[in-house]
Amino acid sequence: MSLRLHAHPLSSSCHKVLIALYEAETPFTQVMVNFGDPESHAAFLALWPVGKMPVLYDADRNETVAETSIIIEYLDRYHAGPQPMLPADPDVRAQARLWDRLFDLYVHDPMQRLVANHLRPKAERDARGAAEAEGRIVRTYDLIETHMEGRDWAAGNAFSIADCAAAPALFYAGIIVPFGADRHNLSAYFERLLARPSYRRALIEAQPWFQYYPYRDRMPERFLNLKG
Ligand SMILES: N[C@@H](CCC(=O)N[C@@H](CS)C(=O)NCC(=O)O)C(=O)O
Repeated sequence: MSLRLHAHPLSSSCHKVLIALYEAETPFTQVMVNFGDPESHAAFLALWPVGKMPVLYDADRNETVAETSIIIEYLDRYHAGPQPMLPADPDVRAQARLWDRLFDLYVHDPMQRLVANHLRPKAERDARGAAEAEGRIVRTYDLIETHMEGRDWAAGNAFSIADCAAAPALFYAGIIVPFGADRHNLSAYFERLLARPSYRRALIEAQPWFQYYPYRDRMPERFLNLKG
């Protein structure tokens, strides 16, 4: 098998790439990255000094590919499934890339800031930074609510890279900053993402690790009993 994905089953960024791999049914091997294990951490830093997972290694092309959006583009180029994650139509592709960025930068990133802040000792927490991150997420929820009116997927009519980015960002953000009863389009979109077999598979694989998630106490019960 030529592809190795260096990843952790609980990691939201890894879920984004797993969704694309499962959508295309691309064979790959998963290499566990464990930042708690100095040996595993050092091996990962040797592979990718930035230290952010996931990273894809393609043995056939001897290529190391980092950053989730770039990995998904790479998979589309060299290991494409029946339906590309980057839409063929240039205008729809631009929309898919835009929404990939919006989900990564304005939902996923502030969600990670909230988790990192929560992990700090109480005296070292940054209340203003947390309020800003939460405000960013809420404003992006409003944008998604408007955008998803009358649509199934974030860009065009088909599932794309934008939806790969949306699923894990919304999953973990929604636990910390609930969608709210009035954001019907956002909630319905999230339910469609949850029902998508590619994402469900990534979540089922993550289930044994949810006990280590820092906001485990806020996780809805139904996420702990997902079935394929
Ligand atoms: N921009 C990166 C973000 C990846 C990322 O944030 N990965 C997290 C796990 S979800 C990570 O490796 N965190 C480790 C750290 O920050 O030290 C991407 O899209 O690949």
